Amino acid sequence: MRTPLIALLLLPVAGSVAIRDLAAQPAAPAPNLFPEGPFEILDSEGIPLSWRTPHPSHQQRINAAFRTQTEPDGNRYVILENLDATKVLHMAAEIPVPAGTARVRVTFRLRARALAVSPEPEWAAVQLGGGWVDADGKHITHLRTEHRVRADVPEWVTLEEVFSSPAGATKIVLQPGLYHTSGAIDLDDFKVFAEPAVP
Ligand SMILES: [Ca+2]
Repeated sequence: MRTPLIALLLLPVAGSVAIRDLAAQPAAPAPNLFPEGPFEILDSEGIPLSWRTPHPSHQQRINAAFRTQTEPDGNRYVILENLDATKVLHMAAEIPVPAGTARVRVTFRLRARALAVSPEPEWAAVQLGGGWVDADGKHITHLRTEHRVRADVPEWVTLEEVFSSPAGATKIVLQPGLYHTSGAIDLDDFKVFAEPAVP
């Protein structure tokens, strides 16, 4: 005898069990939004893909240097060297963030040597500067950086910054560098993760 249609409708739906199982799993790790963060791919002028670096004439004017270095294992990283502690030397990248992003987590590796920090302004340091821009490319606000490095860092350390995304932000601008600080820094492995608002 065939099962009446009404009985079929009352049977437990296999899919609903699967959904409950899924909800019990921990959330998948957020994808890294910035695959060019490790500096491994250079353009025809030797500039890491998706990054803006100080123009050579600017480097000459402020007596500063940008270069890349390749380690024996093939890993490439960036060196920024600033000889005048009254000047700012940074590189920059703009990374789109998905709609609904509440926070952006940025991690990167750093070494620093021969640092000398100007007494003014009070935010002078090696740090991850930058900001947020809206859909028209207009600046919204600065990043509220937590780590300000003012002493040498002889071995690689990984720094993490978590920034709250302001309303209307479509991109985060990363500007790592030496702010009113002389010395040299090595940078590598920038990663950017967007965290959605918790419902
Ligand atoms: Ca690298």
